[in-house]
Amino acid sequence: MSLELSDLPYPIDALTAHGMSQETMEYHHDIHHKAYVDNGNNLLKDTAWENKSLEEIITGTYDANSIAQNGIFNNISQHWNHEQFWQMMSPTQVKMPSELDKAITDSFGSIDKFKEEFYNAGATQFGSGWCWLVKEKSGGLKVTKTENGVNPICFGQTALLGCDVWEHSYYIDFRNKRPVYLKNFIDNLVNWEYVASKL
Ligand code: MN3
Repeated sequence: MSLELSDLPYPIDALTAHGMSQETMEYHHDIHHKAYVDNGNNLLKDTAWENKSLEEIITGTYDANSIAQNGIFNNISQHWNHEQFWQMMSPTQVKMPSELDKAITDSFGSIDKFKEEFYNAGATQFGSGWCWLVKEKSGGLKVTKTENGVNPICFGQTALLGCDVWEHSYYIDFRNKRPVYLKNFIDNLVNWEYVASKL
């Protein structure tokens, strides 16, 4: 199995009106994400991981004692993260389905409290990484942040929503203002129906 770069689920300029420009998408999807796919394919070639699923490779190569991780983990995990990320956004405003609204309210007290926690996690992730809304094995929802390419699969959690806080995700549109990018993401870009489908 070789890794493949999926087409975006919407036209490349579709998020422009909501704060994510075509230029950002061209760099982020066509160049950065493609590099993870190409590097991943080169690194997987002729290894025991070559025919495994992305999830198997991610859990099998994650090293809980390493900050740098290894090349296979970094590229395959980032490929998975970005495949999710494109689908987690929508060019049209999506209303939050009631079952997701209830699950979030049960775990955080209110939608606004959840949004604030998610926003704070992304804003305080030092350096490159991601912030997430995850579902624990126990069923409860939680906000987390991870460094570099690490994702919730490494911890046995289900990723419901993730936001890329690597600079390549926001620097063209928001320069150094990561908090503004995060607020725009959570208020204007999330495909809540896709998030709910992961519950
Ligand atoms: Mn990225």
